[in-house]
Parts: sequence; C-alpha cells; structure tokens
Amino acid sequence: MEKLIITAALTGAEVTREQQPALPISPEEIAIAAEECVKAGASIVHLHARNADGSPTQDKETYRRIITAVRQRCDVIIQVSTGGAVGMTPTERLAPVTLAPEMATLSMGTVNFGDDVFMNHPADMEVFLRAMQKHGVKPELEIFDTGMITSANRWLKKGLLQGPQHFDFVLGIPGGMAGTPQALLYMIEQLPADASWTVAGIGSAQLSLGTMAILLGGHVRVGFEDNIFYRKGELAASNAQLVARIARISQELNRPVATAVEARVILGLAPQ
Ligand code: KMH
Ligand code: ZN
Repeated sequence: MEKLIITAALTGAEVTREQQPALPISPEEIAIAAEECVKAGASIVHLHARNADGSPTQDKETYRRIITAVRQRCDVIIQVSTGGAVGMTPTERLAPVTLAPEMATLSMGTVNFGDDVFMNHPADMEVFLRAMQKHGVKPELEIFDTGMITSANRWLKKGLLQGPQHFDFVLGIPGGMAGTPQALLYMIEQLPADASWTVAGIGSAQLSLGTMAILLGGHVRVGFEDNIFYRKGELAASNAQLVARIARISQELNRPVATAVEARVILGLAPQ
C-alpha cells in the first residue's frame, strides 16, 4: 500500500470562533496551523480564506497572503478551495486558482447543504476545469453523492480531465451521502481503476471513515472544516491534534504517513 496522505482542512467557510475557539482565521494563524499539521503528519493543506471579521471570502489577495505565509513556514501541498461558501458566484469562487496553487477542489455536482443549496452547474464546472488546466492546477474532485462520480467520468470522456484523478468523498453533509462505512465502500467500487481517493467524514464520521480509509488504501482528510470535536462533547484543541491522531492510527496499522515530497509522487504532481 502507498504511504498515507493526510489533508488538513484547517478553516472551511462555515465554522465560527464561537463554535471552535481555536479556528485559524488570519493568514498568519492559518500558516501556524498548517505548520503544526505538517509536523503532525499532514502533507496537504486544504485552504479557505476569511475576512478579518471571520466571514468567508475568495479574495485572491487574501489567498496570496495565506499561501505566502504557509510557504514561509513549511513544505506542504497547497490546495485551495473553489467551493468557497454557499451563495458565492462561480467567478468569485474561481479567483484563487489564478494563483496557480498545486491543487484545487472541484465539486462534481449540486447538493443540498443543510438548509442551503451548494450550486455546481455543469457549465460552471467546465469553466473551472478549463481554468485549472490553464494554470496547471490538479483538481481534487469533491464527491458528495454517487451521481457525482458519473459526472467526473463525463468530464473525462470530454477530455477536460486527464490522467489518474484524485477524488475526495465528503460524506455526512446533511443533504449528501451518509457518513457510514457502507456509503464509503459503495463509493470506492464506482471509481476508475487508476484513481486515488481520500475521505472527509463530517462530524464523528471523521474518525471512523478515516480509519477505514487507512485500511482500504485510501487517504484521509481531517480538520475543523469538517469536524470540530476530538470526541463526543470535547472540542479538539487544534487541527494538528486531529492530524496527529490519524497519523498515530496509521503508524499502528503499519501504514507510514507521506511527507509532502512523497505525496507529490503519489498524486503525480511536479516536484517543488
Ligand atoms: N463550503 C462549502 C459550501 C470546497 O472547499 O471545495 C463548499 C466547500 C467545498 O467547502
Ligand atoms: Zn473546503
């Protein structure tokens, strides 16, 4: 089995400081959290940007400050969000891709998102895919439900996706596929043979699905974007605490954790 790639989803767009006092918001806080996560075993950081008041933004300059601050502190694969927050326009969401990060997320369909709708029109997806091709950015395909794998296959046939793709199963969103072992097993069966995958379990599913992924040869995403608790009723102290737990479990299961250099080889990214 390949070494385990741990992605740290540090901030997200929805979690607030009131819910999780250790949430990193400013570029400097995000960079400190990134460095702590790398030391704990992460090789990718999934980044969202916030304004000073904590509200989500896809502002290019804010992303630039975050990326610069992260790169000053550690070597890690930078993956920006193109999901942003519900209600943002596709043009707004696409802004950080023009900074040519190594990776960016790309949602493969529309999904109910709690009381909101996270819109991903096929015409917008095509624009996102073309922009990622132009800037040399590897997409991580965000899958909230099974039909979204069909959607990815469609883009592959149209030539807008190449090579082995990297999928992220985001399981447990209210409105998407459940965060259960059965859902994960079903998803894996649908994948192209050469694909790699990671799982982002929402809430308490983060630990159970992450552990399954270690055993099944997938990769794991943890962090405050998806889960703010260490265990039921106990907030996590930091993003790094969640990374460290997955790294520990993986080591115990005889699956070493990848560095950023090793993760680039696994994902087919250019060396930095
Ligand atoms: N904030 C969600 C509506 C992504 O980063 O690509 C979308 C999201 C997905 O977080
Ligand atoms: Zn995200």
